[in-house]
Amino acid sequence: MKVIKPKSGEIFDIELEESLLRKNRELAEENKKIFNQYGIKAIDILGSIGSGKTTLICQLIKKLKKDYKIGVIAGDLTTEIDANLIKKNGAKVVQINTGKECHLDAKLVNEAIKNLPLKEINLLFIENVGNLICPAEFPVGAHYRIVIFSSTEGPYTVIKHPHIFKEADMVIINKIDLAKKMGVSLIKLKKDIKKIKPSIPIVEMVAKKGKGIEKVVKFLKNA
Ligand SMILES: Nc1nc2c(ncn2[C@@H]2O[C@H](COP(=O)(O)OP(=O)(O)O)[C@@H](O)[C@H]2O)c(=O)[nH]1
Ligand SMILES: [Mg+2]
Repeated sequence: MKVIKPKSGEIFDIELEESLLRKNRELAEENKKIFNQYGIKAIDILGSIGSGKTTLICQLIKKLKKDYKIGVIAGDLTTEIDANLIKKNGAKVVQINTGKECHLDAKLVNEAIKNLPLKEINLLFIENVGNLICPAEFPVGAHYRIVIFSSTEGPYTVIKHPHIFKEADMVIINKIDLAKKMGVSLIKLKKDIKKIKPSIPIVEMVAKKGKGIEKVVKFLKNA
């Protein structure tokens, strides 16, 4: 089948895009410096809308709030639903509404940091905007990236989004309670992930019930 792909030089604003990405990387390094200065471990959580990011963060807060002072930056296009949910679990939360932007960037996260009591936090979760494509190229300064997707997204999530999996430090396959109903093979999904990044830890999860959460807790404690 004929496949149309962009040729080099075809996209007129390629220089603009490169300088944007460069500037974002510089700002991400600045954010990381701030995190390090305050002794904060920062975790960027990426996944599609409905994959379970907020559920995961709420479960992690429950498990970790005894040992850590937790903050959350909640990214969303327009709503404050997630931030309000997370607040109920007792973490310090800042909401970023990106409007039309399909990812967080280092500048927005820098603004959010200014609104967090950094001295009172030593573990920060950043819930990125629900998307497996745009956030891949925009580091925000976090020390680790966790990618979460669910079995309900179908059998091709991994092979269709190789970039985001390449950038991940841990992958969570969520909603495994629905895998059979969806006709999705967990073995195949894990093979797809390992093909992209052989060394990556993979966790099978039912975030709603807290199943698999201990593995993430252990990862974060050792991180
Ligand atoms: N069946 C099932 N539902 C889940 C699971 N984890 C989360 N959900 C539900 O999926 C929906 C979306 O979850 P949410 O955490 O808001 O996703 P987000 O958009 O990535 O933040 C909610 O209704 C959750 O209760 C799971 O493991 N199994
Ligand atoms: Mg959410």
